[in-house]
Amino acid sequence: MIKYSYLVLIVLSLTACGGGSGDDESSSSNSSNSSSSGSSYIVTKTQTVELLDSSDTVLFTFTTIQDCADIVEAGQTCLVYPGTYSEGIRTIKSGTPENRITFRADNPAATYTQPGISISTQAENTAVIQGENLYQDEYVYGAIVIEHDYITVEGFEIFFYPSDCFRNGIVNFGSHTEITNNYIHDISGGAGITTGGDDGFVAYNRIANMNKGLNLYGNRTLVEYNDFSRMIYDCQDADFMRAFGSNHIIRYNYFHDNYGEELPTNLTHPDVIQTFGDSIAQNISFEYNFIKDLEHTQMCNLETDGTGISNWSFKNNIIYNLSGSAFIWIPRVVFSRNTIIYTSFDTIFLWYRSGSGGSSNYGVVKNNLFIDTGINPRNSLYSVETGVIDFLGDYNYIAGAPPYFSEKTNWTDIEELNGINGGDPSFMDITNPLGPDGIPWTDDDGLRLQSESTAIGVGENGVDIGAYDFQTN
Ligand SMILES: [Ca+2]
Ligand SMILES: [Ca+2]
Repeated sequence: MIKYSYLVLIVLSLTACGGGSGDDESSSSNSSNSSSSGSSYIVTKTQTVELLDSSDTVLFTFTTIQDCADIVEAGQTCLVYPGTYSEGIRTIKSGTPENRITFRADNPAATYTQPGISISTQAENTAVIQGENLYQDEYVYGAIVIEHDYITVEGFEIFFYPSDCFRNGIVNFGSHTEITNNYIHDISGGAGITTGGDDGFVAYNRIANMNKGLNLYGNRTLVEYNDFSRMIYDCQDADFMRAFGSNHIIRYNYFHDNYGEELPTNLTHPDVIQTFGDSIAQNISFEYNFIKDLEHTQMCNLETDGTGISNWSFKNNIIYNLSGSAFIWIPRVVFSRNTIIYTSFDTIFLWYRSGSGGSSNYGVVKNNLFIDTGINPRNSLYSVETGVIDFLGDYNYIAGAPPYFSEKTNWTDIEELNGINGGDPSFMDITNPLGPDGIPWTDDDGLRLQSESTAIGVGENGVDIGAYDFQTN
């Protein structure tokens, strides 16, 4: 079932880039593709797409992905061999719960290996979708457009350099869609993935050098183990993620490496995650994400013009070396067990606000480690503005910069009966959050606590303060 409704309005508003049918190039069967101009890859193989039945028997062979998409049935797979495919692809029909329709690159562009968030990508010998010939109609503009349910898109590299705004890598309107192991990068002014159906799964993708990483709509989508880096100003304001809809879980993603010189201060201030407007964005869970080295970037801006945005939680995230703040203007936002180090250099990190963007009533801030956030004594703390009602803040561990981890003073917003102010929480290595292996969420991570840490077991109900559970090795 096609779920246009809300997403269409959003995508439509972003696609005022002229008309033209995007699928002209891919409509003729078995035409041989010439190599595309502007490609940095040498095409060494003839493009080959096999249509496989559920027993992996080859039914047909094509040279374009769309030719396969035109006839693929539930339970079948379009298997795409390495090569450069200069086309846009659009689904024609749905799979079923038992018999999905799969589009799979034979040699995936992005590979996830456990443990931790570890995505490796290859720059050749995969199926690359690039060039001018994206799918485009009055609603969407993208390399792969999913308009049906129970579709899997796995393993593609998608990129193109030409300067033209509002292109997307993968646009999904279907429900029960799985988008995995793709490497999407260098697309001008658009999003790596825009997904709008229900019950989706977006995982193990790398998205880099984009205007936006992920636009999330619909309901109950699980977004995990994706790697996002370098969101840049290009035609419009940049953001790592924008989230709308309800009951999404966003966990174990790695957001890293934004550079100030690519983000003109007068034009953009990317957020790691943002929501806004008179829309729905409820019950959003953002947990175990690893955020590191983001210049000229805010943690979040959660605003509303109506009543449909509320109930977000930020739990067990690492936030390290982030220049901006987290602005909360919506009700019922929980901030718990996060480790926040070296952020918001000349201001306060976490602001529960009341005013033009809404009122952040019923907020909860507990069991967080706030270390070296802000340059003046009170700035490691969080701020609760006048007008915010029923705010609960306690059990936070707050200290200044290493090596002194000084006590904070002049803070009157909240009186924490059980908070800790000042003192060294004894990290394994505060200078190296990833640890020697360079991978987030592994045993060697530098922001794990040493056994003598004064943050262990002193949070509410005896939990450890900060993102990691202390474990003896
Ligand atoms: Ca933004
Ligand atoms: Ca590590």
